[in-house]
Amino acid sequence: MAELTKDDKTTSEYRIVLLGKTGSGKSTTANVVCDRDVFCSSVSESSVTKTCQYAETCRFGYELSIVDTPGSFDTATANDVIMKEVTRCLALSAPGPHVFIYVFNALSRFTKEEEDSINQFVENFGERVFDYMMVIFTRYDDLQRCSTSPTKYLSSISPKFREFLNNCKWRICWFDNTLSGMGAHKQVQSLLSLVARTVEENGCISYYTNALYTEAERMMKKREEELLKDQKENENEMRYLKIREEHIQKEKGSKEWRLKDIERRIEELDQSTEGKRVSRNSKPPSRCGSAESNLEREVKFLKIEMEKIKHKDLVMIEKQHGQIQERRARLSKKQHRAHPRSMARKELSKRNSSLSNLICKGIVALGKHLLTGIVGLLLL
Ligand SMILES: Nc1nc2c(ncn2[C@@H]2O[C@H](COP(=O)(O)OP(=O)(O)OP(=O)(O)O)[C@@H](O)[C@H]2O)c(=O)[nH]1
Ligand SMILES: [Mg+2]
Repeated sequence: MAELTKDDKTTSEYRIVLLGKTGSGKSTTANVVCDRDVFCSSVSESSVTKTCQYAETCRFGYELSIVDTPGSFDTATANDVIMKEVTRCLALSAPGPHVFIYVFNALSRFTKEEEDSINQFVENFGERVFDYMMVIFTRYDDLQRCSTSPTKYLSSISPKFREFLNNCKWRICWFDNTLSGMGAHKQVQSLLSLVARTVEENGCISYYTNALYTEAERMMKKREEELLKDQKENENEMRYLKIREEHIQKEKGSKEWRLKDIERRIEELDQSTEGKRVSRNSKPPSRCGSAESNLEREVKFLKIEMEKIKHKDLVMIEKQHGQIQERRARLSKKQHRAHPRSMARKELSKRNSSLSNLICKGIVALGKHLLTGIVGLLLL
């Protein structure tokens, strides 16, 4: 069994899809796994999670992508909306999940509807889906309160449920989602050990996939490439803007230096004009007058240049600098350091994003019947 420690470096990415009846504790479990409240959960008769939700996290050296599914859909929800939601669930874990975790409230019964839905899911996704299936029993706290040990509990389950657990090769975990701190961490560690073991057991086919996932993956890859291209273009523009900014700074420096130079020269000339004025009477008036007017002309030209630098060149430089800074700020906001796949998933997690519409169209075009398997499970 893979040993997990908190300080492990990231070793792999696990894509996890949580399935199960409404209220079984999928979102609460997902929050415990993430160690933060990302998914919405509460006590409710009707489904709390209305749409597929997605989060990425890193725990105990494992990068996790978790898809939380709606426990059920409102019966009034149009079929198209359900189909779209289901395709989003699929695509969020493309190219396929390493594990499907069936979350089961240990205080509830394994109903005929659950059994039928699982059968329908397996019919459509194939028996091999069991190789990637595991079960989390929630409400372990309540079981303990009733002094029921896991062994005692499992000895009293229905034959159908036993058969299901058998198909899942008894990959089971017990979760008390009321725990926090070390207690919660230990549960997550044992869950991740089980996921690691499942992946190991599945060998080179480490995650489940089928035609739907392949199609979703194709589209995700396409979007990923677009985002990567965008990212590269942004980076190039940022580099260009940096060079441009350096150039502008240099230009500003040289203009400021020129200003000081002019000021110095004007001061010099002013002094010498003054000197000329003082000694004017001792010199022949014509020669003295022309030398003075040459100096005054130079001062006049220097003043014109100074005005131009101050009120035109430097203003223009400041304006260009401002524009560059504005553009850089806009680009750096756009510049996501996240991996393009994470960005694509983030886009997809928005219900009506163009990516989710596109993927939905693409997958539904493959045949709505192919989705029936997973629809059954999400409609529990
Ligand atoms: N005592 C106890 N309560 C739990 C446990 N796990 C979940 N719950 C509670 O069960 C209720 C339903 O949990 P959710 O996580 O919202 O269930 P869900 O499966 O996401 O429900 P839907 O979104 O409707 O499909 C919440 O009030 C949780 O606090 C547990 O281990 N022990
Ligand atoms: Mg939920």
